[in-house]
Amino acid sequence: MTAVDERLEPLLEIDEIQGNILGGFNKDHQAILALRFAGDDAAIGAVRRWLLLLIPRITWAREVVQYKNTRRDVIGRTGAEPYMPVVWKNIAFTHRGLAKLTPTADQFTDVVFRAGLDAAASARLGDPVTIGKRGHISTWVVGKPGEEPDMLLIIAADDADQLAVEVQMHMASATAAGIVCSPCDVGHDLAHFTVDGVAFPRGREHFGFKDGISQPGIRGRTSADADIFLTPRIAGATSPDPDEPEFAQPGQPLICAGEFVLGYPRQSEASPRRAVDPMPLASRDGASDPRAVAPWWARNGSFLVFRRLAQDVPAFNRFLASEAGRLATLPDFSGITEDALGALLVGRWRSGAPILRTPQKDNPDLGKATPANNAFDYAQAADPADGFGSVPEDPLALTCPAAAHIRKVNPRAMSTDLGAPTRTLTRRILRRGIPFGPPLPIGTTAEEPPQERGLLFLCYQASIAEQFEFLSANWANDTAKPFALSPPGGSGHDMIIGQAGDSLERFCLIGAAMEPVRTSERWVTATGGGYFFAPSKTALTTVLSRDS
Ligand code: N7H
Repeated sequence: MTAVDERLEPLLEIDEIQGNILGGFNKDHQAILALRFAGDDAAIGAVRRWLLLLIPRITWAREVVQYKNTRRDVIGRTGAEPYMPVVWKNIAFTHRGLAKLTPTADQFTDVVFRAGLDAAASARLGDPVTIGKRGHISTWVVGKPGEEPDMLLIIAADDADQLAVEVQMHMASATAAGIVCSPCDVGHDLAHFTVDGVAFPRGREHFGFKDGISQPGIRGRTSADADIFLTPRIAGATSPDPDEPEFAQPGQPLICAGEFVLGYPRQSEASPRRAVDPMPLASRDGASDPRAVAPWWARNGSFLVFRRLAQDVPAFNRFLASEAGRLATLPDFSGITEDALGALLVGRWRSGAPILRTPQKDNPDLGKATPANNAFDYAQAADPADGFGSVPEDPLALTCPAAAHIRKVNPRAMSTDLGAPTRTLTRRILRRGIPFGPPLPIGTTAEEPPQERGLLFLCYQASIAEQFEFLSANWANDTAKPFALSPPGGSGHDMIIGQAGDSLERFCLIGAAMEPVRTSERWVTATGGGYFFAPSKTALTTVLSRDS
C-alpha cells in the first residue's frame, strides 16, 4: 500500500454525505418536489415527525458509489448494460426551511445562501427585472415571492412508473403532515420519448446536444485503503509536472473535496496539487468562533442550486437557420451549416464531440467515446493517443469561440480574468440536472401549440456565490470574461445561458474572423428555482428532526 496524503485525499464519510452530491444519481427519471412548511410550532412538530420517517429512505453516497462500481464491473465482464432498477431520494433545505427547524441555522454566515434565490439573486443572475416579464421571479412556477420552498425532495428512479408511485406516496405523506407541495416537476431522459416514430437520442438535452459529459474529478477516498478513490483514475492521465493539475482521466482535473462538501480541505488557488484548510465550522460544544461560517452540523453537507430553465427550441433552431444562411454568404464561413453554428455556440457538436477535436464536421464516434470526448483543453496541444488524432491548441479562440457555452463556464487550462488557470478549479460545480417536457425533432423551427420544456438544472458546490453565481453572473453574462484576451467590446455572451436582464440583445464572436452573431431572443428562461443546503445524516438525525 502506498502512502497517502490525508489532506489532499481525505477519507470521505460516504455514509454521511447524500448520494446525489458525490456519486450523482444520473437516473433516467427524476422528480423534484418543492415543499413549504407551515410556520407555527405545532406544524413544525409534524414536519419533524415526517422527517424522522423520511430519513431512513434517503440514499447516501456509499450506496451510489457501490452501485456504480457494480455496474461498471458487470459492463466490464459482460459488455452489456445491466438493468439494476432502484429508487433513490435526497433532500435539501433553504435557509428559511432550516431556520424553522433549528435556531442554529443562524450560524450560516453566507449572505447569498441566507437570502436565497430572491429577486436580488435573480437579478444578479441576469433574469428579467421587470415585474410580470417572462423570466421575472414574479412569474415563476417554483419559488416566486411569497411561495419560496423550505425544502426540496429529489426522487430518482430507473423506472418511470415506480417513480410515479413514489412521488404520489411522498406527496400524500407530506400533505398529511401539513406540508404544502408545489406542482411536482418530473424530468426524463429524452430517450423515453418517440419523435417522428423514432426514440430521441439518449443523454441529450432539448436543443439536441449530448449532456452530462464533463464533470470535475473529486479528490478523496471511499475506503481506508490508500488507493480506493471516489473518482476512478486512469493511469498516465497526469503529467509529472507538479504545477499542472492531476487528472482522473484526460479532461477531468482532480479538485479537493472541500470545493463540493463542507468539512474537507479546499482547493489551493495557488497550486493545483495542494489543499488548504476547510471552511471553518462552529464547534459542537457551542464555544464561540468568529471565523465559523456555518454550524458544526454543516459538515458533510453541500449547497444545492435548483434552476427550472425553460428552453425555446424552435427559436434556437430558427436562429441557427437564419444566421447560418447569412454567414454562408461570407467568404470566411462559406458552406457553414446550422449544425456547425450550433456547435460553435456550445463548443461541442450535438453528438457531444468537442469542436476543438473535430472543427469541420461532427464525429459521432468521438461524441460517444469516453474519455476521448473530453480530452482537450484550450491552452496546449496534446496527443492523447486514443485513436481520434491529436488535439490542437486554441489559445486565441480561433476554433472554439471564447464565448462558447462550455468554454465560458470552464475555460480549462486557459488563464482568465482571475489569473492563473488553477483559480478555475475553485469555480467548478457538480451538475445533476435532467430535461423536462417532451422533445421536438432536432432542428424543428415551429411548434403548434407550443409546449413547455427545458432543464431541471441542479448543481452542488461549497459556495453558491463563488461557484454557480460566479459562473453565471461573472462569466456567462459578461461579454469580456473569462477570456483574458478578449477584444475591447468583449468576445460575447454565453449564447446558451448568458442573459442581460430585460435586454434580449446578445452576441458572440465566432471563427478566426471573429464575426459577431447576434440575437434579440432568449432561448433559456428561468421559470423557478431556489438555493438549498443538502445536510448530512448526522445533521438530519441529531438536529433537524429533533426538537430544539
Ligand atoms: Fe451547461 N447545452 O445544451 O448547450 N451544458 N447547459 N450549464 N454546462 C454543457 O460537457 C446547457 C447550464 C455547465 O466542463 C454541455 O457535459 C443547456 C447552467 C458546465 O467543459 C451542454 C442549459 C450552468 C458544463 C450544455 C445549460 C451550466 C456544461 C456539454 C440550459 C451553470 C461543463 C456537455 C438550459 C452556470 C463544461 C457536458 C466543461 C456543459 C447545455 C445550463 C454549466 C450541451 C441547454 C445554468 C460547468
